[in-house]
Amino acid sequence: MKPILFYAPGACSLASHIALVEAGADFELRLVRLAKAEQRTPDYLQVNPKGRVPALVTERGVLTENPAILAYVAQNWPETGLGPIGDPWAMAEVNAFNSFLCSSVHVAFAHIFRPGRYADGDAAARAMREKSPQSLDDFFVLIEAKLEAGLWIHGDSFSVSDPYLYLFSRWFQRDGMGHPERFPRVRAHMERVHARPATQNALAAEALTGN
Ligand SMILES: N[C@@H](CCC(=O)N[C@@H](CS)C(=O)NCC(=O)O)C(=O)O
Repeated sequence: MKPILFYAPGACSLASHIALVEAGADFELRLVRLAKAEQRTPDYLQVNPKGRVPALVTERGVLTENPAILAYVAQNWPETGLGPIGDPWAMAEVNAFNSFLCSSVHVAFAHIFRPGRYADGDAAARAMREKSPQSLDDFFVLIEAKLEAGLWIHGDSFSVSDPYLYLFSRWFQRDGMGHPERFPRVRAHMERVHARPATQNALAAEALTGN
């Protein structure tokens, strides 16, 4: 069977989507409309009981969580060089960066987009929305510094971390997220990833326009 990626347009699943296209994988896309709460339908909960995208259905089972899907893509299509296969230290660095994006950067955005996940009430939502832009700026200071070492997040080789960072750099450009103008390397990195044919292919498949 072909792998099936369950995605929502412009959601964090875009990172796994771009990586699969970069890998040259032969896969199918299935749309999950978050605005229609399709992620909580019984059919989708059978795919991913967490009710989130992405989910990648493979012949060995369902994979969820972007860092896991990205590590799988890098290792399952090693010839495309999307990760430092055979170098445990370098692969751990890729996983460390992706875990940071997942557990810190994504969560700071979620405090803005979906505060109700974390606490009830308007006061709590307001407090999270006020705090998170500062947290995001602090995280992007670290990312900006890391990009001093090369064109891509891990230096000279493009890897699965690059589309993952691209996704969050896109979100960071939205109003009220922090101060993206302070991070020129992040911006240039986003534009480099944006220009790649795989990114353009994935954006077109998700019917997304702009940066
Ligand atoms: N840690 C998960 C996060 C997945 C996640 O939160 N996905 C969001 C879209 S960016 C989602 O499905 N939200 C739907 C909901 O919260 O109901 C990952 O990296 O895959």
